[in-house]
Amino acid sequence: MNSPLRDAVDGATICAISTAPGAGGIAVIRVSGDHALTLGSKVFSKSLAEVTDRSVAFGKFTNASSDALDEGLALVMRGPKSYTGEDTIEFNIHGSPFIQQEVMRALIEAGCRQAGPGEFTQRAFLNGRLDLTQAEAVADLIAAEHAGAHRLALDQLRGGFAKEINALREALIGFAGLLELELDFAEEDVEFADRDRFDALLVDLLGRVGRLADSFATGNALKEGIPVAIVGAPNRGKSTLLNALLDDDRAIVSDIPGTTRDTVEDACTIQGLRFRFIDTAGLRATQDVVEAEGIRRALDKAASASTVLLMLDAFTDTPQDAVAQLNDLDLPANSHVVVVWNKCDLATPAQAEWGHPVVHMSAAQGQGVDELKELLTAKYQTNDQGHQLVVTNLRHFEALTAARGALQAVREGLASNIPSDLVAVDARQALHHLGEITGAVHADDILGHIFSHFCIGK
Ligand SMILES: Nc1nc2c(ncn2[C@@H]2O[C@H](COP(=O)(O)OP(=O)(O)O)[C@@H](O)[C@H]2O)c(=O)[nH]1
Ligand SMILES: [Mg+2]
Repeated sequence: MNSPLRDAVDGATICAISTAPGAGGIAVIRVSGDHALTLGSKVFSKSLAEVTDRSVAFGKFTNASSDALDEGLALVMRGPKSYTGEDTIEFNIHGSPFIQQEVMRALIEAGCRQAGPGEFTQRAFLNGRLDLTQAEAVADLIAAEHAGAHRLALDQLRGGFAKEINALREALIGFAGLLELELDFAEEDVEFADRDRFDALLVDLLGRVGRLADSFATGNALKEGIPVAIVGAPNRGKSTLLNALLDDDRAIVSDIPGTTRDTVEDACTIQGLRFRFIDTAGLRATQDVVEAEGIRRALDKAASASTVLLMLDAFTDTPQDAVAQLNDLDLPANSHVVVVWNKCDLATPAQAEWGHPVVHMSAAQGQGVDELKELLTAKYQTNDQGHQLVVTNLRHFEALTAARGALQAVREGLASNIPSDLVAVDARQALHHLGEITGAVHADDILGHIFSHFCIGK
C-alpha cells in the first residue's frame, strides 16, 4: 500500500463476525489483511488464491483437526479495490452462534487476529479508501434509526462535506503560501499580495466556515430529533396533544390544573423526520416550589426548542390573554412558534394577527393534529432540501469553530498590520483544524476515540 499511514496497521490479518450477535439464517465473517487469502484457505476446502477476484466460491469449512464445521460461500475481494484496501474475504456461513464461534476459532488458530471495534473501517481510512468524515458517516449510517438521520449519513458518506473542507484547505494553503513568500523577502520590504485581495479571500473563507459551523444546530436536531416544546397555561390540553402526536398514553391528562409538573419527553418519526416532543408544566403563578421548578424547566425547554407550540384554549382564552401568554414566554426574536387553538370542539377561537402560523385543533378528538404534523414536516423538510451541507457531528462542529476563530485572528492580524510571521501562525492553526475534520492531520488518540464507537466487524 502506498500510504505512509499504512505503518499504523500492525500487519495482522484480522477477522470478525460482521452480522449481528445471536442466531440468524446466515452470518458473515470478514477477514482482511495481507494474508487473508492464505489464512482463509486454511479453514475452507478451496484455495482462495485461485478464486477469481470479486467472485464467490462454494466450499466446506473445517478446523485444524479437520472437523467438519459447515458449508457455505467465500466472497473474494482483492486489495486495493476492497473496503479496507487490503485482500478481503467474506465468508457466508450458517448463522448458529456455535458455527460462528467455531469458524472464528478456526481462523484464529490459522493465524488471524480478532478485529477490534471499527478496525476494518480504520484500515480503510489508513489505507486512504475513506477520509475521516466518511468513516464517521459509516458509523452514523449503521446507527441511523430514521430516514432523516439515514439521509444525512449517506450524504456525508458520499463525500460532499469532505470535498468542501478540502476546497477550503486548498484556498487557505494558497493564502498561507503567499504570506510566507512575503516573509522570505521581508528585508526587502516587499508586499506581494495586495491586502484587499487577502481580505476578500478571508471574508469568503470565514463565510463558508461560518455557514458550516452554524448548520450544526439544524444538523444535530435532524439527527437526534428536532426538539418541539409544547407550552401554555394549565389545562389547555398540552398533555392531550403530546399523547395524540405520539399516539400513546405517555403523559397524564386530567382536568386538575397543574397535573404535569415535570417535563415529559418522547420521540416519534413523522414522514421520515425525527421529532422530540416535550410536554411541560402549565405556566402560571404558583407558591408551590416543585411546580415553580417545573415552570422554570418549561421555560428553559421553550427557549432551547426548535419549535414552540403555544397551546391556547378556544373556550377560555381571549386573544388578549393569548398574546400576553406568548409575551410571557420571552422567546428569542427569531423563534419558530406555532399558535395552537385547542378545544375547538367547544368554541371558535377569536381571530388575531399573530405573525405565526395558527392551527385550530381538538386534541381530545384528534382534529387538527394532522394539520400540525404537516406544518412541522413542511418546515423542516424545506430546510434540509436542496442538499445543502449540514454538519451533524460534534467533533466537526468543534473543529470548524476553532478554524473560524483562527481565521478571525488572521483577519484582525492583517488589519492591524501585525508582522506576517505571526499572522502565518494563525493561518496554520486554521489549516490544522480543517485538516482534523477529514483526518488529513490526526492524532492517534482521536482516531482511537472515533473507531472505538464502532461495532466489531465493521
Ligand atoms: N373539550 C375538549 N377537552 C379537551 C381537549 N383537549 C384536552 N381536553 C381536556 O382538558 C383537560 C386538560 O387536558 P390536559 O391535556 O391535561 O391539559 P394540560 O394541563 O395543558 O396538559 C382534560 O380534562 C382534557 O380531557 C379538547 O380538544 N377538547
Ligand atoms: Mg399536562
